[in-house]
Amino acid sequence: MNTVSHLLESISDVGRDSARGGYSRQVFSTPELELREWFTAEASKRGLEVSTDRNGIMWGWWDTASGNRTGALVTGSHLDSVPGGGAFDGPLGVAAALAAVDELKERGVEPRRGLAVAVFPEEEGSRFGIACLGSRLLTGAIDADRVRNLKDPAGNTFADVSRANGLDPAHLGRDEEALRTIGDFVELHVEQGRALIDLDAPVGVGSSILGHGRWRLSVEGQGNHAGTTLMAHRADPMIVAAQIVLAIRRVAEGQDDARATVGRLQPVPGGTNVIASRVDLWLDVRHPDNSVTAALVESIHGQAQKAAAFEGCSVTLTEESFSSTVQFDSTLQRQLQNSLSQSNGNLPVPTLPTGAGHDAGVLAGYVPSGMVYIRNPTGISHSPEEFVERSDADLASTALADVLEDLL
Ligand code: HGY
Ligand code: MN
Ligand code: MN
Repeated sequence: MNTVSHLLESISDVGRDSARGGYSRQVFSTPELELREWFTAEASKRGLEVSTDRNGIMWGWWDTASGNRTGALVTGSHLDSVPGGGAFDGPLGVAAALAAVDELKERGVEPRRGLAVAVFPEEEGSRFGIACLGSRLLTGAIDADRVRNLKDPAGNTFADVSRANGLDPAHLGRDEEALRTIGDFVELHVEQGRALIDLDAPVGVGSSILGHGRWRLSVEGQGNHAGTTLMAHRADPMIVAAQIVLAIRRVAEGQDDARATVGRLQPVPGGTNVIASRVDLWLDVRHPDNSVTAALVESIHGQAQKAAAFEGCSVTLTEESFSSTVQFDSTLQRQLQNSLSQSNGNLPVPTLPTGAGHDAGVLAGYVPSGMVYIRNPTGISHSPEEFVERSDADLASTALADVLEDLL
C-alpha cells in the first residue's frame, strides 16, 4: 500500500523550479502532463477507471455493480501549482484520495454509490489567469467562449493549448452529465494558515472561503532611452506602478479583514536600459463582503488614475475573475466533523474559514461541497517553504477514508 508520503515522494522531482525554488507545474506544461500520467497510473493500479472529460478534468471511478454514477461521492483536488509553489497545495488532496481508496479496499468497504477521485485543471490560474478554471467550466460559471480566447503569457490561446492536449475546444463548458454524477464533493487540502498548529489539531473542517477577485491594471507611458531622456521629460509607467503598489497596501490596511496583493508586475519591454512603455500589474483583493471589495478596488483605481495623470500616463483596470464568499454546506460540514471526531478519540475537530480559493468553493454553488484541512506547521503556502509533517500527511488518507466510508 502506498502511503500519502510515498505517493508525494514519487512526484517530488516533477516540475522542480531551480530559479524560483519549489515547483512550477502549469496546466498542460510538461510537468503537469507528467503528473496527469502519474495520476492515471496510480488510479489504474487501484482499479479505478480513468478518463479525462471535455474540460480537461480527470476522473478515476470506483463503480458499483450497477455502474450508475449519478449522485456519486467525489473527492480530489488539483495538481497544477503557482510559480515556485509548494509540494502539498493540490497534490496532498489527490494523493490522500488515492491512498484513501487503498484504505477503503483494505477495510473491505463496498461503496453503495459510485466513488470518484477528480483532478481539476488550472486551479491556480497560473497560466491562463483565471483560478479554478476547470471547475468553473464544469459548472458553467465562466463563459466557454471567453475561456477559448484566454491567452497565456506567451500568447497561446486556451483553445490552441487544450486542442494540442487532446481536448476539443468547441466542447468546453457546462457539463450537465458530469455534474449529475456529483452527489457530494469533499476536497482534502493542506491548511494555508496556521490555525491547526496553534490548536494542536491535525485536521480541521472548512466552513467558508473568503470572497476574492483578480484585476489587471495596465499603465501606459512613453517608452524611451534610459540614458538620453531627461528626468523632466519622462512619462514613466513604472513610477505609477510603484505608487499603485504602495496605495494598495495603504487601502487594504485601512479596511478590517481586507487582503490586497500585487504578486505579479510585468514591464514592457522590460529592458534594464529602457524606460517602460507599459507596466501591467495584477491585483488580488479579498474580503468577506463583496461591496467592500468593490469599494476597495474603486479606491485603488481612483488613486491609480491620479498617479497616472501626474506622471503623464494613463491607466486601465480590468476585472479578470471574481468569486463571492462561500459558506460550505452545513449538513456535509457536520458529517465531516462527526466522522473526523469519531476517528480522533471524539475530540472536537476545529472548523476553519479560509482566505484561499478552491475548486470545492466553486462547486459549492452547485453541489454539497466540503473541505478537510491537514495541519501546516508554519501556515506558509504558495511558497517552496510549504510543509506538512510526514505523520500528518499519512494521517490524511485515514481521515479521508473515514469521511468517505461514512458518506458512502
Ligand atoms: O488563490 C487562491 O486562493 C488559490 O490558491 N487558488
Ligand atoms: Mn493554491
Ligand atoms: Mn490549492
